[in-house]
Amino acid sequence: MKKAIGILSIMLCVLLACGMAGVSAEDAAPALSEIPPLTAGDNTGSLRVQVFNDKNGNGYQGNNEDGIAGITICLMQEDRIIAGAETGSDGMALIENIPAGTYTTRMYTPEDWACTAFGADAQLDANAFSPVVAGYYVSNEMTVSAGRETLQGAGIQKAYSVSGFCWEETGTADGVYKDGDKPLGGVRIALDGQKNGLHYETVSNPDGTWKISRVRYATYALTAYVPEGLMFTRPTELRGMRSIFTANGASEKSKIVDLNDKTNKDNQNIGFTRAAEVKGICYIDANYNGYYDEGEQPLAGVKMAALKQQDDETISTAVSGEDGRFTITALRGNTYRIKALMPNDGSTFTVTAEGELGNHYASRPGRRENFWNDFVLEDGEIREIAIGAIYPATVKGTVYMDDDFSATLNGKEKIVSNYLVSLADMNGNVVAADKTSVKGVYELIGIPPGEYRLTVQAVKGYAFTKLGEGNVVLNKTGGEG
Ligand SMILES: [Ca+2]
Ligand SMILES: [Ca+2]
Ligand SMILES: [Ca+2]
Repeated sequence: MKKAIGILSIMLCVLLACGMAGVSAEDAAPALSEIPPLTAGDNTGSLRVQVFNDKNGNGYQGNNEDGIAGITICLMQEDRIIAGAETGSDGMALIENIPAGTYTTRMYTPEDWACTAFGADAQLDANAFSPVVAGYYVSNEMTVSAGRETLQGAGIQKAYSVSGFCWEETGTADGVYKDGDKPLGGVRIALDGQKNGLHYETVSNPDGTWKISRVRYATYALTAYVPEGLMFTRPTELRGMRSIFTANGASEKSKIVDLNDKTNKDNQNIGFTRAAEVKGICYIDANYNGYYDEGEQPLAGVKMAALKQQDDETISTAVSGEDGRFTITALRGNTYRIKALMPNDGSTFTVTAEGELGNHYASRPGRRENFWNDFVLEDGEIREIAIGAIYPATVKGTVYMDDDFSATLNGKEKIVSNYLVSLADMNGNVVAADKTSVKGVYELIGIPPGEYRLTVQAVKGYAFTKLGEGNVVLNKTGGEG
């Protein structure tokens, strides 16, 4: 009969080890009454946990650091709760009848208590938990042996919360929350410890509220990230619920929150409004007409910026991506100068063209940037523009004395240096000129696409060799044109 009971309890152990018993874990503390009790058996040990008020946060229990009652401790295997207990008035929690094996421990603290620095494993007076940011804390793996008591300490400290409300302005953005404005969920908010390295993060609830709890006292940067298509609302002199952030042109904003005074920081309210945007495409204008046509290639790396016309303050920037697209966002209604800076790859602006989608940027010699001035943008307006680029051509060649009249540079024929070669457009305007080098080479650079004529003056007493229509005898050694 005794033998039969023994087998039964071993079978129970196997079930537990397979994780078929226990309760699936959530972030919130479980109800201990819902966890099936462990059954006594031969091959079991126990776990004793001492939770103490680690006032100085050093991870060890000092003389005046008493036990804390009412803290839930759970014995875990993988993500399953095997057993649980709550600390008594002395801060002790005891879990018995644990099948010998390897476990971790979870500690669930109330919102106003947080785990302190790790101290050591397997000691009642040392914190075995790490101060990660969660609703619970996890110990290192530990072993429970048959007939023995495993020890763990847990250091916790009074903690504080930072909370607030997010809204989206409806109608005119007046900078304060009023009836009719829309509570805004999904706003990402973070707290970063300036010295302790702790990072807390949350998103606002559908009703606009948000709260970060279990924050240890220290100095933090509170950062709010602007959801797509929105921007921070405007600064205001109005009374009422104002936004802690009102920056123009920002996709995120931070402020310092100091919890060293050991008080909760509520009313960290953040208002948003629809952003005006300037978006569009940067492209290679293959047919040189100043418009983006189907099949023309995108141009990445064009730096765009919106500057206030009034004082040239840069409000928001963007860079065209691999698809040539850019969005300058988080703009309020205002008059801007929209700057475009070409990548440093030899590209320049194409011809200018009329209309909203025509290229408004003229090429300037030696300059990679230009501006669209007096660009008027309304609150919340989305404007599309297009910026066309070309890679200007280089015309290059050699001037020489064609002694044998072969129309090729051969034998010991002399080159001609310091000789002026000009390029004129079809109206006769000279667009580029260069004098040949000591090697007889001229190079005409920065030539936009088009039809041109090379114009030269023969050296006195000489004529051009095999001079034909269009100067075909000038040998081109490279380049286009
Ligand atoms: Ca301590
Ligand atoms: Ca408002
Ligand atoms: Ca085109």
